[in-house]
Amino acid sequence: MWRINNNVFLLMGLWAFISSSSSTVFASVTYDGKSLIINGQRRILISGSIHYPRSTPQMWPDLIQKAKNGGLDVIQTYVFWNAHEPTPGNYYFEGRYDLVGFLKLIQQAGLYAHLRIGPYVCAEWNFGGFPVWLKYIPGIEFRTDNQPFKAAMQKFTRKIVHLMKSENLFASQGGPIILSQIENEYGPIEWEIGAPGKAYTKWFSRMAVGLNTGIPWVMCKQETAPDPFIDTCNGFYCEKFKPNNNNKPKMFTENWTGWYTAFGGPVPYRPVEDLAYSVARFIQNNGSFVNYYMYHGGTNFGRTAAGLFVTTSYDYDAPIDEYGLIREPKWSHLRSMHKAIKQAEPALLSAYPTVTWPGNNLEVHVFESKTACAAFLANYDPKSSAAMKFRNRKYNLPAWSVSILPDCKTEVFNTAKVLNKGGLAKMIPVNDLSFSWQSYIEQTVTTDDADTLQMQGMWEQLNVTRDSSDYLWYLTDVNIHSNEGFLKNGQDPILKVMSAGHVLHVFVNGKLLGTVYGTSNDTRLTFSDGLKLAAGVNKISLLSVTVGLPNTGLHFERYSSGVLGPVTIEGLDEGTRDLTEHQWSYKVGLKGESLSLHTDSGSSSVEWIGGSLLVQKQPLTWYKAIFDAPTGDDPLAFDMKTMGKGEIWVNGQSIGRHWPAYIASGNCNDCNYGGIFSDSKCVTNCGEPSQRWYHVPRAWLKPTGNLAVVFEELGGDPTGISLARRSSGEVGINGSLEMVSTV
Ligand SMILES: *[C@@H]1O[C@H](CO)[C@@H](O)[C@H](O)[C@H]1NC(C)=O
Ligand SMILES: *[C@@H]1O[C@H](CO)[C@@H](O)[C@H](O)[C@H]1NC(C)=O
Ligand SMILES: *[C@@H]1O[C@H](CO)[C@@H](O)[C@H](O)[C@H]1NC(C)=O
Ligand SMILES: CC(=O)N[C@H]1CO[C@H](CO)[C@@H](O)[C@@H]1O
Repeated sequence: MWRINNNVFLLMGLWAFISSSSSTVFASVTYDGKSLIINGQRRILISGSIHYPRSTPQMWPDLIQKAKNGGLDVIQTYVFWNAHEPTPGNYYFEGRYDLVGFLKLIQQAGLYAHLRIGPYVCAEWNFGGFPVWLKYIPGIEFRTDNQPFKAAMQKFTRKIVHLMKSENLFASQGGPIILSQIENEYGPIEWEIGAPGKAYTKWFSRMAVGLNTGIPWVMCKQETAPDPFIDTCNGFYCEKFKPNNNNKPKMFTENWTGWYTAFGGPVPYRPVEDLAYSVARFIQNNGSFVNYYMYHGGTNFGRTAAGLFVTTSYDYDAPIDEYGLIREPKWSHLRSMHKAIKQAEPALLSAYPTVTWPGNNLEVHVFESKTACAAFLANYDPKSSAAMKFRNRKYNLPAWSVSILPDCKTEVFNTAKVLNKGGLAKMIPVNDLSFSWQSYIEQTVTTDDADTLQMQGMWEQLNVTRDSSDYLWYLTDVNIHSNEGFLKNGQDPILKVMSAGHVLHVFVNGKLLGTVYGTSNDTRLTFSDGLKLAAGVNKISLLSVTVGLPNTGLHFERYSSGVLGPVTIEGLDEGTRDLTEHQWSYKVGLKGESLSLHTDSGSSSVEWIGGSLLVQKQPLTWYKAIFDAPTGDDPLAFDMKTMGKGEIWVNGQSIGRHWPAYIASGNCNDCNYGGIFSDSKCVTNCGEPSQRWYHVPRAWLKPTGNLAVVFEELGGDPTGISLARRSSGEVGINGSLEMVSTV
């Protein structure tokens, strides 16, 4: 029943037809064991991920054009449920979330799209793309055979498919979408949860097929994908991957171009030689579809970055950098490879490879038919180069490299021979611009604050905030009789607070006692420090902060954050006092947030002070300044190296969380990702902040009178904030490298 082969596809007529008479070309998209087949033609397709909300609509046309010029055929994106359905049944598709507009630009550029609906997306995106309200539907369990979850997932998936259909965006309707994806990397979860996972897979498979999109679906990283779903591979290398059925093409849906950064973690880097090597090996082993994750990573604006501690930058060391500039030598080297693969495409599609081993660590793949011949010569030795004789010609193969010979004679590309080294991208300070900051101190909240919730015991943070803010105050009073407050031996008592994370600021009687963080791999934390108590009532104020919600892991909806206790004071005359079951008051968010200090109208609602009275190095402080946009259209960024942690806005739009978070030394040995390179030394930014610069999209600026607002939690020096221009090292574009025509 589930097995649908190519012929049945065509006979059923589901997959439309080619219409040459109208301007709309209806495409049939099918597949077999060799490749995807578009309008009867087999294709080797090169794809790249660009996530629409991680840049601005003004950047999209240029990003798409640069992807096309780089030799891409397909743009892949996830769909971000929590942004599209902020409250149940209320949908949003404007601005950076204009999915239809994004897909139409892809179509206008003459490219295809791969739509990964999920709606679980992972993606280092807040809560893996799930709306937080979903967690609070009674009885829900994510990503398993659970009725409330399935109902919600089906409703949203349908909504997206219907939206695509109403705009004629599926290839079967003449649109750009040639592939869709349901769920995401579900294989490992299904394996862990067993029978309910299998039942869920069966259910969402039927549900997706029932939507009749007229194009094939994939499931990535899920070997159990039933027919007709194509199971595809995600990873650094996928050449050994085999689809679970001979009638399915071998597709690489996530080939990681780099890796994401976490606050306090290293800035990962993947050498283009290794990335190209991985793609060439995949293609020579029957691979027919490769996607770069990411081709352009972009920015986690606002509070869209996931836990644990994913940075605002989602640059990913991708071929197009966070700012939309071409990254060299990555972009040009991959473009040269794409050109070589396109030259070899007729041979690749007309034959299966014959593999021979002419020497130790040497391997040759030849794709030969009556009409075409292409060869891939590989040297797998990680250290030594090798000379290889092939069909009476000699070829020099650097260590860990593959040469592509689209005619079985001419080496047009070798993965390790990078011709254009490119210049390093630079951040150039905008010198003629200085900010005149003003400050406003956020009050420390105590139990005296009138509009606080009161409850017995400690409540989980998300349960109270529903993620309307990163911040939640936990407040209580401690009564000390005059003969208490000292250890018997005269020392200060100790306040101990256990929290599920992610960050905690502890205030006693309005003064900051200290701050503790979890780490990016374990957000739990314990605060423990001596405190001075006065006779009478003492005010304990705990400001608990989330830094993005988890996006991955088995049942991540059950993960907790915030102060769950125990909270104790040790060393009082009476012994240890347990505050956990006390009366606690709660206040969601900051006063500045409720006043919308980040907006023009909100910021004028309070008194700011500046000049010699400007507050510095003071925790919980808001800053604002008015500035004119630097001329030109080169990308801009705030340099936040003198600041601590918080959030930045420009003209009411959130640039994202800032947290320079210095990379711990010794935390660098894994910043160079991928294969043999994984144990090499730190390459970039060791000993530097994880993220120093924060992208300010040009589209958010007016020529004059822009409002910048910064909220600072830890205490920083705002006079050190500056604006910089991003300048790329794109030598390949205007410089020496020959222009390669695009496909
Ligand atoms: C390519 O696919 C064919 C047909 O499935 C198979 O016989 C062959 O072993 C594969 N070759 C490689 C190198 O994966
Ligand atoms: C969550 O909030 C509800 C009330 O809305 C409360 O009954 C429950 O105990 C809370 N759960 C946790 C874990 O905080
Ligand atoms: C978390 O990272 C630290 C160092 O970065 C490491 O020592 C520790 O083992 C890690 N913990 C887990 C659970 O991976
Ligand atoms: C499918 C696949 O290749 N997965 C790999 C992804 O990368 C991680 C980290 O290097 C490997 O552990 C996986 O095997």
